[in-house]
Amino acid sequence: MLIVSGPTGGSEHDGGDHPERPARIAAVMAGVDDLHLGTDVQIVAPYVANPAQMARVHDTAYLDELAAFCQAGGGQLDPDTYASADSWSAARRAAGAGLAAVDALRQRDDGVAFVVARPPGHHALRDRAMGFCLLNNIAISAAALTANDERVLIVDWDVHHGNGTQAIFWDDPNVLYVSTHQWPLFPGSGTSQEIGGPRALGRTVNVPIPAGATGDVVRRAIDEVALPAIDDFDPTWVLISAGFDAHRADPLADLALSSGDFAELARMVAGFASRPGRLVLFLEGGYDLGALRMSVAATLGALLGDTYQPEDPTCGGPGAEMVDQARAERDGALQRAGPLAPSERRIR
Ligand code: OKP
Ligand code: ZN
Repeated sequence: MLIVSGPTGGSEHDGGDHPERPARIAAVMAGVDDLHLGTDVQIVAPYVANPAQMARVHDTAYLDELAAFCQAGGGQLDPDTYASADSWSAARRAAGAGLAAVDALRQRDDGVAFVVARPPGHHALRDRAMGFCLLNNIAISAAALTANDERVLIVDWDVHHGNGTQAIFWDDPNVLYVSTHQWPLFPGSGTSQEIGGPRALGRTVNVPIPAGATGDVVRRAIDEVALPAIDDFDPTWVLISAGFDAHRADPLADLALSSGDFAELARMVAGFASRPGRLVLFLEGGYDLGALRMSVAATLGALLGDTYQPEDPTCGGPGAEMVDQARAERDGALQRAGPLAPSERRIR
């Protein structure tokens, strides 16, 4: 069973000639439709995130400022990031779509949820918009879960490092943040030596990957660098920052993945969930509409046991050495950080 929370953002939050555009939502929904799921898909209506839910991860002063900025008509929040008059409600709906997805899974104890929403979230910081992101949608859902005593794994396979999500949960032992991302690239953070704060050492995992890398390299990153941390953490929920801009056709980056690689990644990550009904995908990037559509279909198809695979997984590109280096550097940083074994550091 697929639960689609949304779609939302298909017409609002419009920056005109900007890659992060409303038409992305129609492309994503076309990908969902390509699977012909019939009664195997349920659409749930997004919530509008309320102040208390947003304040778990954002400063109230920032929320007030963003609301007022949009109220005044909007404009550029930074050179990359716009807000229009309707962006405040669009952003609260995008964040609320995640919360609705979590509730839908909790009710059913079954299925996989996909949050089809924009603006995206993973660059948004506690006190600042950044990188096309206004509110950190995945963080708001993760924080709602940890407030309920869950342990949340976030896998961020967007081609960009999710600096906002990392910063928000930097010192939170109940969230494990794992990111693979092109390096060097915006936003410039996400080295393998960024491993989490003193109360959460090892709860941040970064694997930078060079331009040209193929899917095998991302799979290696998960297997060789992230897996030990995930096993140690033993998550109760798995959330994915599912950007599709690592696709070879994407105009904003230079990795060489195919839609088939996202299918493989989805299968791997789904295996980390503690039981059915504990996996939520959040749309982040993905700026080539055709690649976005295909990647969504391949990803969801893989999770639903479908055979839909328009493109084969890829291999043979550069980057295996960079993954091995990330593992060595991470191990070194963990050793320098303290004498306790990761499992002894678990709090709660
Ligand atoms: C958002 B998401 C240099 C270019 C910055 C911003 C990219 C934001 C990507 N100023 N580009 O992670 O797909
Ligand atoms: Zn991205």
